[in-house]
Formats: sequence, structure tokens, C-alpha cells
Amino acid sequence: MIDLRSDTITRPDQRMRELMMQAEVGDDVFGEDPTVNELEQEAAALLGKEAALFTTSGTQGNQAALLVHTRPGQEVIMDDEAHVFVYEGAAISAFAGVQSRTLPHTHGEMNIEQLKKAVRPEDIHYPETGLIWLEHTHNRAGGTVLSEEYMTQVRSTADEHGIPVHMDGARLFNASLAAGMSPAATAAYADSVQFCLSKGLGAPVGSILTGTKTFIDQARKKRKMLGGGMRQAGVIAAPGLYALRERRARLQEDHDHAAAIAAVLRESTDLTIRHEVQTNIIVADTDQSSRSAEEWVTAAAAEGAAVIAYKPESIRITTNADVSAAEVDTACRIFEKLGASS
Ligand code: TLP
Repeated sequence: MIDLRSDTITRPDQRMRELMMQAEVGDDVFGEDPTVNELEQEAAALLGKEAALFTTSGTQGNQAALLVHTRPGQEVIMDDEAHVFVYEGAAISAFAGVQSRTLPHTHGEMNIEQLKKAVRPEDIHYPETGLIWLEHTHNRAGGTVLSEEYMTQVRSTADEHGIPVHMDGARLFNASLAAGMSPAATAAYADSVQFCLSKGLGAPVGSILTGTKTFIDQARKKRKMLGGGMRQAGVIAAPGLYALRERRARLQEDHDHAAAIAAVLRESTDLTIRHEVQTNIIVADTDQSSRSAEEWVTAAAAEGAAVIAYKPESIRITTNADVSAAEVDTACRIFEKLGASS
């Protein structure tokens, strides 16, 4: 089966497994795991932030950030398809006790005028706006890249009102590669940034949260509250460190593979792709297709390609390190065949 369901499915390669075996470890809750410390220092430097924290997952990194940035009763402005809104089990309300203020988006970008209006004025009736949330690349929009102009406008709106900005950069390196910007230049628009090691970078587990030293000191406590105080975590930090050093450049392959698949879908099927395919995600809509999203998933699986039904009327195809160029070719032939029979 050619697995195009997600970039989370990637398995650690031989080198990662060797590094796991050899990792120097200590008790990370005491701050004594040298491999975790090295990963955190390197990640912070790469993103141009003062400090970093190794978390069990992207969700935990996002939630720890929320717990530091906000107080219960505040409001967080985000787009209405943000991962934190759609996929994190309402943890934002359950743990941080804040309210989500969702705005419509176009390719992952909220309308700046609407964003400005959504910031709460001082009034005894209103919650305070505690945080503005960005997602870069934007998953449900189809791995789309936020423009520099947009991020500049969000930043200046936030600064005008003294509101922090968090970036869910689960796929930050896909974003910076596609935009031709350094990771630090990309991260500069946000006070805190979370990125995943276990997506396109291919590490088996973990994410990184970055920010100021004070922010990360506080986030470390929140991570402990969330059950994320890990002990000899060097064994999982070691493949993460390797992924960060050696696997960022290869994301271009995933982008090229997604572009090749998208070209076939556009030309040979009745699926509609309504976004520019900029990175490794394709969201293909089935509203003009003779097959429903579920029928596409079943038909593709029967031919040997695994994709997922995404929204009621879309499928998502995600290229990743475990899918070779030859397999991408095969997947293209499968989609052509399905297109011919639809
Ligand atoms: N995304 C997963 C699923 O949860 C949908 C996927 O297959 O794409 N932010 C963004 C933008 C994400 O896409 C994800 C995972 C996360 C956060 C959460 O990361 P984890 O799964 O490590 O908690």
C-alpha cells in the first residue's frame, strides 16, 4: 500500500534507530538529559528564539503555549479550520479555559479587517483577547503558505494591542522551504512557535516549542502538568536532532511529489483542487466528482493507494518521506485509472 494518508506515518530509518541506541541520556525532568538539551538548544538557535522545549506531540506543544499565553476566560482569535480548533479535542477550552474566536479564512489567511474588528475593546461584558493564532503551513487549507505580507499585518495588529502571537508551525520547515525564507525569519512573526519532528522530518516522536527564556521556563511547568515530563528522553530526542540537522532539505522531494500528483488529479480526474499546491498536502474536493470522498478512499485503497476522506466533500493526499519517487509514479497511474472510470 502506498501510504499517502499523512506525513505522520513515516517510520524512523536505520540511522535514526542507531542514534536511538547510542543516545546519551539523563533525567530530563531534572534537566539532565544531554541529548534533549542539545536538541532544545539547536532548535532554539535555528528558529532565532532564546529557548526551546521538547514536547511529546504538536498538540502538547500547542496546549502548553496556550496555558502560558492566556488566562481562563480570555479569547483566542484563530481561523475556523485551525488544527487547534478542529482536531485537538477542545483542549483549548478544557485545559486553558479560553474561548475560541474563529474567523473564516482564505488559504489559511484570515481577513485582516475582520481580525482587527475581532480584537475585543475594553468592556465589562467582553472577554479579553489573549492571543492570536497562526497555522503555517495550513493543514486543512491544503498545506498552504502564509504570505509575508499577511504575517506582517497580523504582527502589527497584535503589537498595536499588545497581544502575543502563537504559530502552529507543525510544518514550519515545509513553509520556510516553499517561501524561500529561513526558519528564523519565518518564526520572527510569532512570539512562540511549535513545530513537529514527527511529520515530514520523519522522527518517530516529538515536537518543539520555542520562545523567550521566560516563556519556555513557564511552558516547562505546563508541560509537566500535561503529563509531558519525560525522563530518559534522549532516546527519542536523538532521532529528532538528526531529523532537524539532516532531513529538512529533503522536504523539497515531498513538495515535488505533491505537485506531480496534483497535476495528474487536475488533468485526469473529476476532483477539484481549489488551492495552490505549495508543499506536501493536496486537498481535492469531490463536489464535482461522480464519487464521494468515501468512495474515492475505497477505490484508491483497492488499487493500492491510501488517502483519507477529509472534509465531507474532500480527500487529502499527503506526500512523505516513506513514499519514493517510484511509488509516486505508481500513485499517479492509479489516480489516472480511477479518473478514467469515474
Ligand atoms: N496533524 C495530523 C492530524 O492531527 C490531522 C495530520 O495528519 O495532519 N498542528 C497541525 C497543523 C497538525 O497538522 C497537527 C497534526 C498537529 C498540530 C498536532 O500534532 P500531533 O499529532 O503531534 O499532536
